[in-house]
This record gives sequence, C-alpha cells and structure tokens, in this order.
Amino acid sequence: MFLILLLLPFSAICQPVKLLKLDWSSQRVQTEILAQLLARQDIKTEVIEDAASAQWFLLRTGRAHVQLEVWEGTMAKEFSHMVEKGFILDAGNHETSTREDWWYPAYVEDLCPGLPDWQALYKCASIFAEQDSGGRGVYHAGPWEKPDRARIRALGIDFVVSEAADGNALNDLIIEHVEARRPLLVFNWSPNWVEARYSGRFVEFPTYHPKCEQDPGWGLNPKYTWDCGNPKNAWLKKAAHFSLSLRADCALALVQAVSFRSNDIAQMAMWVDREHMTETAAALRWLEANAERADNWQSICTSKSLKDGLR
Ligand code: TMO
Repeated sequence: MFLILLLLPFSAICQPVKLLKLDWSSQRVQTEILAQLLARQDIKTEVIEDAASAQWFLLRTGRAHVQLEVWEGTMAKEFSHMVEKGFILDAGNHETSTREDWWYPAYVEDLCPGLPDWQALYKCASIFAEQDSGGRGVYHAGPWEKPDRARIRALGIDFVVSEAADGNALNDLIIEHVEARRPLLVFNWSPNWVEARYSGRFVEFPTYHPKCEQDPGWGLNPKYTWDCGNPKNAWLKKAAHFSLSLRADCALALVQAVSFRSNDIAQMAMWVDREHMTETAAALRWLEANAERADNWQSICTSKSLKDGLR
C-alpha cells in the first residue's frame, strides 16, 4: 500500500481539480454539478471564478483544469489553438447544438420588414437609435463575442456597439425592452432561458466560413474580414487541461462522460437568471431530477476498462 502511494505521481494525488466558473449562468451551474460528481468520487476540487476572457490564460498555465462550456460561436479559435499546442484536451461535445449572434424580439419584425435577413438593417438602423447614438442604431453586446465593430464596418450598416458588463445586464435589457415592446438588437445565445419566455430570432448574416475571419477577399466586402455571421448549429465542447490525463483517478473520464442537452442548459439558465435560484441549489435540483444520467456518468469511475487504463 505504502509503495503504491509513493509510486503515484505526487501532483496527481494532491492537486485539486480546478474548475473554471465563468460569467454566464448555465456554465456556472454545470460547474457546480461537476464539483458534486467529483466530490462523490473523493476527488478534491477548487472552483476558479473569472471572466470568459481569462479562461485561455488560466487553462494554458494550469491555473485551471476544466471549462465545461466552450461555445463554438465565440471560442472556437482559441480552443482549437490550445488543443493544437497540447495545453488542453478536447474532452468531447455536449449533446446539443448552439448559436450565438445578434437577436431581436419577434415584434421588431413589424418595425423592420425584411428581418431576419441582415440587409433589412440597412433601411431600419434608425429604429434602434438611442438617446446618445446620434441617430445610428445601437447593438447591445455582451463581454464574450467576436469583433462586432469589425462586422458592422465590413457590412456597412449604420450601428454603434454598446457593451453590457455581464449576462445579468443583458438579461435586464431584454426584459425591459420586451415589456415596453421597444426595438432591441442584442447578443443572445441558444440554449438559453430567453427562447422559453420570449419569441424572437437571430439576424441571418452571410453564412459563416473560417475564411471570413482571416481573408479580407472572402465574402461580400473585398476589403475587410468579418463580413459574415457566427456559425449556426455550432458545437458545445468541454475543455480539460492535459494534466488531467496524468492523474490516477477518474477526473478526466468523468469530464468526458458528462454531457448536457439543450433543455438542461436552458433550464439551468432559467432557474438562476429568472427564478433567482442559487447556482448550488440549481445544481442540486438538476442532480436530483436527473439522478440516473448522473449515475451513468459516474459509473465510468468503477468500470474495469478505466481501472486497467490507469494501471
Ligand atoms: C458564451 N455565451 C454562451 C455567453 O455566449
């Protein structure tokens, strides 16, 4: 027994698994769920809270080990780069597709005929004008997405960007505008709580292509990049620091096994953002309602093939 303990890599026994808890609700609830599942396997965890913009630095330097919601629309580029460099592992996809882009409540279509086609925005930018926008339309961005100002320039639409500080601020904007039936163009994503409460649509920009980000010659505008929308039917992945593969426990296998579906993710956001449940309470509620799935994921920790793999 003694000998076995000595032979196991020191760091793999002693280091807690550091879970990144970022700045939107479903990700925060998922992180709490994973903390519970790891605790049930006697694996120590530590929760590292930060903004999404800090995640790549934290993962690269091993200050964080797991990020459970990597969204293709806003994070694919850094994620792929980090996987290529070997800093992180692609720990698999959730069973959902995703979208992140400019969104408006359905009643806006009466005021701006032609939507969801983005070209409608040429004619009706002014309905999105606000007090200090000098007659130009305002697009409300969050702290996550890609260069919206570059997209506005490349497509030649008459908009300015206003940045909300965080997800709560965006949620408040959506609620206020919808309740007053005022025009709104805002960053939104799916799955999220919004689609369960309000009807609305994403603006259909020119279809995404990786070249749109890199090659000015690609697309409508020969001079600029970003003349496209974000990907539709995009993936949602889990990222794990490479060191998880060196651990003598089931931490990595468990992260690989965990998979949430659209309705799980929308429900988590609804509980926290609209029903004001704490993240921990939401995590426990999800676990209670989905005990069988959680047990299934955890069964990886007792499976023979995993034990053999670790030997
Ligand atoms: C990363 N997010 C889901 C907020 O777009």
